[in-house]
Amino acid sequence: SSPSPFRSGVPSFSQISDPAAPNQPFVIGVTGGTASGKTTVCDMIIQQLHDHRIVLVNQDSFYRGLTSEELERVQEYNFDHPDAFDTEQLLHCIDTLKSGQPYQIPIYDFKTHQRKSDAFRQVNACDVIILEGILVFHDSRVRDLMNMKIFVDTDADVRLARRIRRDTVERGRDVDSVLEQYAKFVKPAFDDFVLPSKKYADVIIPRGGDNHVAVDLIVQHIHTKLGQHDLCKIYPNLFVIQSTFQI
Ligand code: UZR
Ligand code: MG
Repeated sequence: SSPSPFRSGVPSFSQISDPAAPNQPFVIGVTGGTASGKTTVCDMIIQQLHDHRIVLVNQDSFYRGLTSEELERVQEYNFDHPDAFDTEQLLHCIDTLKSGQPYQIPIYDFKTHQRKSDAFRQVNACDVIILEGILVFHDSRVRDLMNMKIFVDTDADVRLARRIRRDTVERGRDVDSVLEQYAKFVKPAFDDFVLPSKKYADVIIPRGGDNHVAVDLIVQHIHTKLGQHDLCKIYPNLFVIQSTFQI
């Protein structure tokens, strides 16, 4: 009752990687709470995978621009809710890149809460797509596009301290408004949406970008997977002998 088309005594064969998609890029999802070190982990992975074509896609780029009414009451706008993102467009982006086509990613400005109307970031065909953001595991359709899912797990006090520094230095906020927004939106959304998505992770990295061992292990795994992808590109019909002889 072997599924092998060959008579017994001949090794059974299996295709070297996902037979449905041997030529598609390898998609890695990276999530975790705000200021957990997601971007740092992605940068470390990218540095170590320098011999491959990699595209980093930030979920932040797919924030919807605020309407003028929303802008008037920006303190009441919840940027940490899944609805703040244009997930349909994000799906279209990843689908397009997976099919080997280039894509123009919007540019979002955290100071004005608007997309640039006249500029995009053009990304081209690649071997690896890294999709990073606080809610990239929330929608099952987005999750289903990923070959590997990473959750960056950093203590909340460390994240809040970093968030205060980043938002005041890089995003033009004052400390009071950062703390108010954290208590009102960021923390509740972390508890409601981000933390529950940890269960979908293949790998959980404690301490974020400080964890060089974890990043090394992840990079090794990606190298192995990409090696398989490369072989399939050169030999689309390649099969490997998987099992030992059964006589
Ligand atoms: P990371 N965010 C802003 O502060 N302003 C915006 O215009 C858009 C988003 C914040 C958002 C979220 N929330 O916590 C954070 N708030 O960006 C996600 N409040 O970015 O994953 O790099 O922490
Ligand atoms: Mg970031």
